[in-house]
Amino acid sequence: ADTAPGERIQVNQVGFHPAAPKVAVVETGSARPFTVVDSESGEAVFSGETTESAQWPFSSGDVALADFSGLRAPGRYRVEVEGIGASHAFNIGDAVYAALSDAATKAYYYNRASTALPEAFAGRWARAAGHPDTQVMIHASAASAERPSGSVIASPRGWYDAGDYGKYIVNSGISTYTLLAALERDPGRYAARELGIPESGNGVPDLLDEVMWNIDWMLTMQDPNDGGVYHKLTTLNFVGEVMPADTHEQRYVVQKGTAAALNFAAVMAVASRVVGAYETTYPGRAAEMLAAAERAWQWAQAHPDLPYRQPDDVKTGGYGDREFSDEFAWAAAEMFITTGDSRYWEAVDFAATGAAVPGWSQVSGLAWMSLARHAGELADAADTALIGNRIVELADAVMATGRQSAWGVPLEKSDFVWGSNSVVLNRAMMLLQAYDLAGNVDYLDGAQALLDWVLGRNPTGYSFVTGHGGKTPMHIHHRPSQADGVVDPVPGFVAGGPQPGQQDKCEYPSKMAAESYVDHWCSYSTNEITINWNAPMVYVTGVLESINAA
Ligand code: 9MR
Repeated sequence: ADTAPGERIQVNQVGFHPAAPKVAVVETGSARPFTVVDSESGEAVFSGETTESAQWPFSSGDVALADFSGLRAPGRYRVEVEGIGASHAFNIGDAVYAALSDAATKAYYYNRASTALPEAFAGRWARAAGHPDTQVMIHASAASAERPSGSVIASPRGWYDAGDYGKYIVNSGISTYTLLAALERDPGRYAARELGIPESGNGVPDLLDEVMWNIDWMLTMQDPNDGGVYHKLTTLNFVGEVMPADTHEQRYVVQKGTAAALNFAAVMAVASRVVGAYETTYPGRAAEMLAAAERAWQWAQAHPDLPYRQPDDVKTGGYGDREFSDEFAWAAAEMFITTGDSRYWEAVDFAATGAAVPGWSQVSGLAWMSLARHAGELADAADTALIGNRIVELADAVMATGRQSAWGVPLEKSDFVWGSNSVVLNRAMMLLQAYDLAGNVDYLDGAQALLDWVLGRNPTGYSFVTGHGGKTPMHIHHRPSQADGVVDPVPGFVAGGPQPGQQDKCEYPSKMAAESYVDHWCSYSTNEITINWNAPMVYVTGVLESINAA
C-alpha cells in the first residue's frame, strides 16, 4: 500500500531551477516506473524508470534514483511510484532558492546579541534585548598588566554562535568570511535583496549590514594594548533554555590564542576590502579594520603556536585547534589580496599548503577560494597556476567520493561528523569555486546533489532548514526557539544533521551514520544550529540563484 508523502521517496523539498539536474531517491528493492505529477491536480507531467536499486554504507535499505531532469516547466510537483507512495511537494522555477537564501541570511539577524528584535523586523519571533555585554569580565586566563583578571570591558553586539549564547571568535571567522565571500562574488545580487532588518534601505546591501553587527563585536575582542584577540566571550557554564532577556550570569572574555588572532586577521582583511566600497555609510571603517588585521597578524607572528586550552572553570564550547598552518595561510592570503603586499604571500609556503573542504578548524580551503576569486588582480608574487590547480584538485577529490553511490550524492564516511550538513554544504561551496574557475558543469551538478541532500534527499526525510520544505525540524537545539512560546522555530536555520556520535545520549532511531538524527531539543549533537552551518547555505543558494539568473 502507498505510504504517506515523503516516507519512501526523498527529494529536495524546496525545488529546482529549470535547467538543474533533478533526482529523487526511492526506497525500493528493484527498478520501478515513476511519474512526476502536478501537486494540485495530480496530473502526470513526466514519466520514467528508476535506476537499478543499490545499497550504501550510511543508511539501511536499497534505494534507486528517479531522474526527472527533463522536466523543466515551472510548477509544483511530487514524484510518485505506484505501490510505494509520493514524495513531498517541491517547486521547479526561477528564483526557487531566493526566499530560502534570504531566510538563511535573516537567521543571523534573529541571533543578534545585545539588542531587542522588534516585531516590525522579527514578526512572531520578536524578543526583548538581552546580553548587553557592556560589563564583560577579563577571565584569569586572559589577564594582562593593563587588563587584570576581573577588570571589565565592553564587548557588545555580535551573533550568538549557535543554540547557546556564547560568542566565539574562531567560529565567527569562517562564518563571517563565508557571508562576505558571497557578497564579493555577487555584489549586484545582494544589493537588491531586502531582508527586513533595521538597516534595510541604508544604501548598503543588507547582507553587509548584518555582517557589520558581528564585525563590530569582533573588533572589541582585540586587546588594544597588544593586538592579541580573545578566544571567546561566554558565561562559565552553559545556561538553561531561557530567553536572552532572562539570563544575567556574568560573562567573560577568555584567553588569547593563535587561532583567534588569525581568524580575526583574515576576517578583518576581507571585511576591509568589502566595506571600502561603502565609505559614505561606513566612513573610516575599512581603514580601521585593516589596521586591526595587521595588529592581529603581528601578534600571531610573535605567538605562532598558542593553542586554546580550556580553563578548568570554563565549561562552554571549546573550538580548540592545535594546528595553525591553515590559519596562517588563510590570514596571509586575505592580507595579501587586500594590501597587495607580497610579504604576505611570502610569509607562507603556499606550494606546500593543501586545500581541504573548509570547517571551523580547517580553513586552508578559504585561502584558496579567496585567491581564486581575486586571481585576476593579485600582485605579481602570486602563483596563479597553483591557485587554480588547488581548487580543481579539491573539487575532483570531492567528486570522486561516492558520486556513483546509491544516493548519487558525493559523500564519504568522514563527512558524518557533528554538523554534517555544514560539511555537505561546504563541499558544495568548493565545487562552485571549481565551476566558476573551470566551467565544468559536473561541478555544478555535484553542488546541486549536495544541496538536495540537505533539503530532503536524505534517509531522514527532513529538509534541514527550519520553515523551508515539507518536513522540517520543529525542535532545534536553539534556546530562543525552545523558550519563546512560539510553536514554529525561528526560521531559516540549518540543523546540524545526522552523524553517529550521539554525544548527547538522546534516543535515536538508528546508529547508521546518515540516519542518526532526531528532531528533539535534547539532540545538541544533531539538531543544534550554528552560524557556521548557516553560512554555506547562504553562499550555495545565492550562487545557484546567480547562475540561474545569468
Ligand atoms: O561545531 C562544533 C563541532 O565541530 C564539535 O565537534 C563540537 C564538540 O566540541 O562542538 C561544536 O561547536 C559547538 C560550540 O563548541 C559551542 N556552540 C555550539 C556549537 C555547535 O554544537
